[in-house]
Amino acid sequence: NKIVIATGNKGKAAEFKSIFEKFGFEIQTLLDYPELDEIDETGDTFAENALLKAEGVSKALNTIVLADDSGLKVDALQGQPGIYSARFAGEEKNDAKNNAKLLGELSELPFEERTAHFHCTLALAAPDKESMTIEGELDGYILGVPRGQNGFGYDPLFYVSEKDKTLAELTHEEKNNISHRAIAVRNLEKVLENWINN
Ligand code: ITT
Ligand code: NA
Repeated sequence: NKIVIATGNKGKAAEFKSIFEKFGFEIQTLLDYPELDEIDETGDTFAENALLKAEGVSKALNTIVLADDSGLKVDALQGQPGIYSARFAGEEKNDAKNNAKLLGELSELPFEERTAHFHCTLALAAPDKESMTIEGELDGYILGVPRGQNGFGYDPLFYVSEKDKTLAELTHEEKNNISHRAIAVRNLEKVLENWINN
């Protein structure tokens, strides 16, 4: 059983590998296909962008593909950066600059007004099949100072009350149990077999 994950993000790729290992899938990502052109994420929603990636790579490789479009929704910023999370601070994808920009925009706000949500939409596509999408979300708070070395992206700023830690202070295993991505994959599990066989 092979699944290609349509991501070039090393952090996402590592998480998908450990999440799917349990199910006995062989996982490849776009890091294994450097010759493929990057797909323009021209959609207005997580679902549109996830479908663009899944269907584009499925056509190119003629195989089953799973794509992840994810991001951080900050309530005080009316849901931004949202689908623009990877490039919040500019055209290049830069986690450190994105985190600095987020801290700047929230600098005046007290803790209880810094609520945020990590969102993940997964899209599945296969040749001659109708695509599907499924979601997962994790609630938290944006801290004023980064904490922790693990994970990627906004993880050092994202505080999870239940753990009293940021996502970057959790082990990879702990993050992969509770994250928006893990929740979406658990939701996917419930429908995956049915989708593959129909
Ligand atoms: P691909 O499109 O190749 O998958 P990408 O990084 O461009 O990689 P997205 O367009 O979905 O992916 O942007 C997601 C961004 O949201 C990501 O770059 C991070 O900034 C943030 N993000 C998503 N999931 C995250 C997580 O688990 N921890 C921290 N930040 C996350
Ligand atoms: Na995106």
